[in-house]
This record gives sequence, C-alpha cells and structure tokens, in this order.
Amino acid sequence: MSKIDFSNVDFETLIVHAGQEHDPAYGALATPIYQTSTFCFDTVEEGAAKFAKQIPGYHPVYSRSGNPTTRAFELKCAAMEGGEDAVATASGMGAVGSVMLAFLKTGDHIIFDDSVYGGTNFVAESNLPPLGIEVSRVDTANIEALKAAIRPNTKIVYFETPNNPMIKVTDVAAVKAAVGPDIRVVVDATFAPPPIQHVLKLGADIVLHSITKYINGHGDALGGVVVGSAADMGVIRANCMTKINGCPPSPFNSYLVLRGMKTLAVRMEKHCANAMEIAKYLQANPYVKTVYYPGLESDPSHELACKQMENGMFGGMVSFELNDDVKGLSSFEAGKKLLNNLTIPAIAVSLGDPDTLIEHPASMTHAGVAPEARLAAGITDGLVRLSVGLESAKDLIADFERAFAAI
Ligand code: LCS
Repeated sequence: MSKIDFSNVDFETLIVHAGQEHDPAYGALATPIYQTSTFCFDTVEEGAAKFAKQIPGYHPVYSRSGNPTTRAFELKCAAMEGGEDAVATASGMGAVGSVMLAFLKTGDHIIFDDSVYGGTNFVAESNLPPLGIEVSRVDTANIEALKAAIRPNTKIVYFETPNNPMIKVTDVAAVKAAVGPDIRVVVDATFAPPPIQHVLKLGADIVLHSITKYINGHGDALGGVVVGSAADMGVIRANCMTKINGCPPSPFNSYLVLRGMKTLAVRMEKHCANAMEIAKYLQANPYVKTVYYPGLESDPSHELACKQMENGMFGGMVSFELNDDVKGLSSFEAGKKLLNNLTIPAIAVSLGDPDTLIEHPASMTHAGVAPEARLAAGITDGLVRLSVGLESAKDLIADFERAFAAI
C-alpha cells in the first residue's frame, strides 16, 4: 500500500503516484505490463472463489473483466478526477458507448449538446434512435433551453466542456442544478482534463475522456475512461464494457497511458501557456476574423471559464476563422492555403499530442454532421481547429507568420 495520504497532496504529487503500487511480485517501481489474456488458479475451488469475488483483494480472472496494468490506469484516473471508481476502455468512443448502453433503454430520452465530436454526434443521430431512444439537441450552455428540453423520461444530459470544435464552455454546476438528482449529468472533459478542471466536484455524475488525447498525451495509443460513483462504474463494467461493448484497453496501451499520465501536470501547463500565446497572436492577426479560446477576455465563455477552470489554465485547443476576404480568397480557400503552408503543425485530426496538430472540422472531424446542424453550432466551412503542442510558442508563431505571408 502507498504510504502517501492522497487527500493531502497537490495534483502534481497525486498524478505521479496515485493508483500505482510497487509490484507485489518483485517490487518493480513501474507497473509491469501484464500481457496476458487469462490468469491461472491452483485449484477449481480457488477459481470458483475468485469468480465469486469471495477472496479479499484484487484477483483478476480474465483480461476482459480485469487486468492489473489496466486496473492501475483506472485507479490513477479515479484519483485524478476525485471519483470513487473508473472503467477503462479501448477508445474514447468505447467510453461514450458504454455509458449510453449502461443507462439508456427503449423509451428513455437523452439530451445532447448541439455540438459534440463527430463520432459522438453519430451515436446521437444514428445509433440511439433505432434503439427507440429519444434524442434532443440543445445548446447546453443555455440553461433555459436545457430546462425546456427536459421530459419525464429524460435520463441523461450529455455535453463536452470545452466542446469540440467550438471550445464552448458549459456551466457544469448550473446544468446539475437545472436537471436535479434523477437525471445523470455526463461530461466529456477530453478537451481539458485535470488539473484544468474537476467536473465531478462541480456536480457532474459521470466524467469521461478520450484518453487518446491529453491524458496519454503522446499520440501513440487509443483509450478511454469513465469515472464516477462505484455503483455506476459497476453497472458500466459488468453490463456494458465487458459485455455488449467488450472494449477493454490492451495491457500494453494501459502501460503507455500510465507512463504518459506521470507528466500530465507539467504537460498541461505548457499546452495552456502555448495556447494562450497563440490565441493572442491570432486575435491580433489582420487576416483572422474570430478566435475561439476561453482564455481570451473577449471570448463569450471567458467569465464562466475563469470560475470553472482552475489555476488560470484554459486548455490547449484553439479554433479560429479567417476573414471572408484574405488576399481575394474566401476564408475556406485561404484556410486551405494556410494549413498547407505551415511547416511545424501536422495536418491531422486528434489532439493533445506533443506535436501541434491542425485540422479543418467541416471536412474532417465533423464531416459527418449534417451541414445545417454544423452551421447552427458555428462550425463554418472556414473554421480551423488547432491543438497547440509542446513546441516553442515563438517557433510556432514564426511559422504562422511565414504561412500567412505566403497565402
Ligand atoms: N470525445 C471527444 C471530445 C473527442 O474529441 C473524441 C475524439 C472522442 C470523444 C472519441 O475518442 P477516441 O475514440 O477517438 O479515442 N476526437 C477526435 C478528434 O477531434 N479528432 O480525431 C478524433
């Protein structure tokens, strides 16, 4: 058992140590990769007792239902969020789907924010309705609109904060106050993991992440996690993640995530500082019409973000739109040239990597969203999304200067 009192340490200490015990076999400091599908029993009686959970302690029987490397990853995530327990999944979509299947049945109603990641949008628009699940879309930042959308059969309110790709902040505490105790507030906090915000403490019932992004942080593994009460996590694990979804991460990916999480605090500080510099640079750029970044005083989310996001950190994601006429080009055409001219940012979807990534939501991450719905949520054809990496902000800004000049 760790000797550290985690209730009494700063986030930097917690994220390095929580969830990881020295390995019981040899005392290894780093959690070993238990690359095994199954676990052996000395006797039938021992196997039966482990299946029946009659032996105290953690006793995995088969890696779909539990693996020590993945368990360490789950416990670190639970500690990171201040939740009772966590369930790890093979991807962020595995986390989204497991929550849906755990808590929705035919005849239920779910409210989704009007702008979520394209894959989650597909779940809302195409996966759930054929199951007889009613879906409404509202701007969850508009609490009055949210209240008006609640029905007697509403079971979940689901949103991302900040959201993909508009970087809009939704007031978690206000949403929970508006929906009451019987409707689960599920928050996808992928765009701003701890230490930037702790949404369970703000009133969310469940928080989930695409671990693929900042939490693993190295662009080399897919993963997801759901964190919340022990009771809710029990339902997700027993009924969905290990059954109809069957989507645990591989032990090797769990090891990569554990390794990545050790540096989460320092990485997020640098992502946020770089993003703030670049957002300010873009805001002052004559070719840029609008910058979406909650750290900017001009951003409509700024006041709420200062309250809800911690330590003056606003995340590493910045979206922006070019002017309608850039050197005689439309914002869309100019945007394409800008992306092609850049040398440091990679043109790629995903986010949260050490490498700066830049993409065009209308043709990439949100291409599957109906054009009217895209526009209603602010995702114009000229919108560009930037995941600011860990390079030098000075070098990135110089690269943007060159790329704008060459349009
Ligand atoms: N939630 C959010 C907010 C996301 O941005 C993504 C993926 C997911 C869930 C799903 O996670 P995954 O299954 O990919 O681990 N977002 C992506 C994006 O913006 N570009 O590529 C993937």
